[in-house]
Amino acid sequence: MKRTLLLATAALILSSGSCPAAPAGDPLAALRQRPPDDEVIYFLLPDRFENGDRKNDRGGLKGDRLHTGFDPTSKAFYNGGDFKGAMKRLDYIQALGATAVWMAPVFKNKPVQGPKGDESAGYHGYWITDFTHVDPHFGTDADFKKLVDAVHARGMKFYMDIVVNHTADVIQYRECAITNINNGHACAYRSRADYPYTREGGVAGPPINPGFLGDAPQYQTTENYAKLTDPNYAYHVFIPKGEEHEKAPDWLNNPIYYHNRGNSTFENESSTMGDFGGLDDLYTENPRVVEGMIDIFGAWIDKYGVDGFRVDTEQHVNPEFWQKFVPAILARAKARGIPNFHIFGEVGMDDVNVARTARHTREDKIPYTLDYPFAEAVRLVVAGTKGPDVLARMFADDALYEGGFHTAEGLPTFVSNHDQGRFGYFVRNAFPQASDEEVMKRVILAHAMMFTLRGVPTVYYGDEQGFAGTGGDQAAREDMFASKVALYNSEKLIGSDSTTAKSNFDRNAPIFRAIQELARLREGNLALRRGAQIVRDYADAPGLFAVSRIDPGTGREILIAFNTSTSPLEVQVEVDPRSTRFAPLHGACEPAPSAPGSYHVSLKPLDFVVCAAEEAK
Ligand SMILES: [Ca+2]
Ligand SMILES: [Ca+2]
Ligand SMILES: [Ca+2]
Repeated sequence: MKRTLLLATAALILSSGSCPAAPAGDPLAALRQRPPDDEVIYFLLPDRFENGDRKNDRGGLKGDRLHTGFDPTSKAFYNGGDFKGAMKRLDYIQALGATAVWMAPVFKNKPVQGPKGDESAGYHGYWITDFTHVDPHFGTDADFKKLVDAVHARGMKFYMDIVVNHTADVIQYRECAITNINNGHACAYRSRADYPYTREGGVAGPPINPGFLGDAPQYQTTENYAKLTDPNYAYHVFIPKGEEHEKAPDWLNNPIYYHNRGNSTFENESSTMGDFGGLDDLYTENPRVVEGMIDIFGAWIDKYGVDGFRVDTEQHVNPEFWQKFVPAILARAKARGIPNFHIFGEVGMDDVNVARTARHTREDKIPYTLDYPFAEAVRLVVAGTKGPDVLARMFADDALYEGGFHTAEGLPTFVSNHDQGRFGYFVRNAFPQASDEEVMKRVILAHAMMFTLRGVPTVYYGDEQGFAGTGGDQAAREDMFASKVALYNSEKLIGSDSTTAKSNFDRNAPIFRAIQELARLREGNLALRRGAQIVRDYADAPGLFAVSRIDPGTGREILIAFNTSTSPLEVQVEVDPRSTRFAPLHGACEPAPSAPGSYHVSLKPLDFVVCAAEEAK
C-alpha cells in the first residue's frame, strides 16, 4: 500500500513537471524523456551510505582485514554499506529533491592493495578487477538490478561511475616489484624515446616487436597492433602467481593491453600512458581495448538500463579513444530506449581553468565534463576572499565548450566531492575564526549558487547533514550510517549537535532543508534549469553577484542576487525593462522596479534573493 502511494506521488510530481508528453503513471517513460539539464544529482559512495545487510560486509571473503578488506573502524577499508542499504534510503534521497543518483563504481574490486604496511581497500570502487559483476561487498548483481529498478520506479535516474583508464594494480615490473617499493620512488615513468617499443629495456637492448609503428593516431589500427607482441620494452612485466586470471573479461589479463611504462608524473606523455600510482594503465590506443571497453560498458546499459556514465580519469586517456567510445555508447543507449544518456568526464584540477576542461569537449568529443572550474570559483569566492568577478570570468568562458552555453547548461556542477573534500572543510580552513552559523551560511550560499546558476547541481552525500570532513579523499568519505571511524566521529557537524557515530538521515537538518527548498525552486522554474544566464553585475571584492535567468519558452526573467560579503548590501541591479512586476521565490523582493530596467535589491550578509518577474507581455 505504502509502495503504491509512493509511486503515485512520484508520477504526480513528474506529470506536474516539464514532461507533459509522458504517459501518466509510467515513471520510466517520463524519466527517459527528461534532458540531463533537468536533473539534480546526488553522489554517494555505496560503502559509506547505508548498511542494509551485515552478511555481505566481508564480500564473502575470510580472514582479517588484509584478506576481506573489511574494517568498520578504518577510513581506508570497507565500512559495510551496500545496495540494500541505499535502497532503504531512496525515500530520503528523493525527499531532498534529487532526481538522479550517481554512485561511485560498483564493479568488483581488488579487496586490498598497496605495499606492506601501507595497505588499503577498494571500498571506493576505483580498483576494478571484474568489470562484468558488482563487488560482493555491495551485494549481488540481482541486488543491483533491484536497486536500479527501484530508482527508476521513483522517476529517478541512475548514473554509473566507470573507469576505462586503468584496472586494479595486478601487473608488476621485475625492476621495481611492489615488495621493493621504498618511499614511493620505484617504477619511475620510462618514456617512448628512452624505451622505444622496438627494443627490450632501452635503446641498446635487443630488437623486439619488428615493424610496430607505435601509438600515434594514424597507427591505431588492428594491423599495426598485431605487430606488438612483447610487452617488455620499458620494464619486464609479470603477474604474481595466483592472479593470472584475476580480471574479467579474460582479455584484460594479457599485459599486452597495458602501457607498462611505470608511474605517471601527470606531465608530458606520462599523463595518458603512465600508471596512476601503480594501477595498470590500459593501452587505450589499441583498437582491441577500445572495442573491449565498448562491449563491457555497453552490456551494463543493455542489462540494467542505466541513464548515464560519470567517467573517471577522463583526461588520462587519449582523445581518439573517446572519439570512438562516446558515439558507440550513445548509440547503444539509444537502441535501449535511452535517448538522453548523460556522459560526463572527470577532468580534475585545482584552478579555474575553463580552457583545460572545455578542450576535452572539443578534442575528445566527451559530451560534458564535471565542472571543476565552477567548484574552484565558488570556493575562492564563498570559502575564500576573492570577489565574485572570478565567477563572472568563469561563466564568460562558457563559449569555449563545444556547443557553447548549451553544453555548459548540462555540466554537472559541484562544490564538494570525494577527492578534494567538502565545502564546509574549505570554509573552516579559510575562516578558522568563523562561527558555526557563518560556516553554515557560506555552505548554504555555495549550494544556492549551484542550484540557481547554470549547470546540473550535484550534491555530495552528507553535505546536507552538515558533514564537513577534515580534508580530501578518505577524510571526506564519512559514513552516513553510525560510524565506528574515530576520525569521523570527532568531527563537529555544521548546524547540528549530532555526530557521525549516529545514523544521520535527518530531514530536519538545516542544510537538508535549505537544499530541499533550492531543489523545489529549480524543479518549479524552467528558467533555473535551462534558461539563458545574463550576468548583471559583480564586485571585484566580496560583495554582489547578480544574474538573470531567462525562461526559454516565455522569456520570463528570474533575477538572482548573492551577497558574498559579511556586510549588508543595498544595490540597484539592471533588469529587462519589460519586467514590471516581481514576486519573491526566495528572500525579500521589491514588487516593482525603481524605474524601467532598474531594480532595487537589499541583501543581508552571506545571503541571496531569487525574484521572479511576471511573464513578459
Ligand atoms: Ca553490508
Ligand atoms: Ca601495476
Ligand atoms: Ca592512461
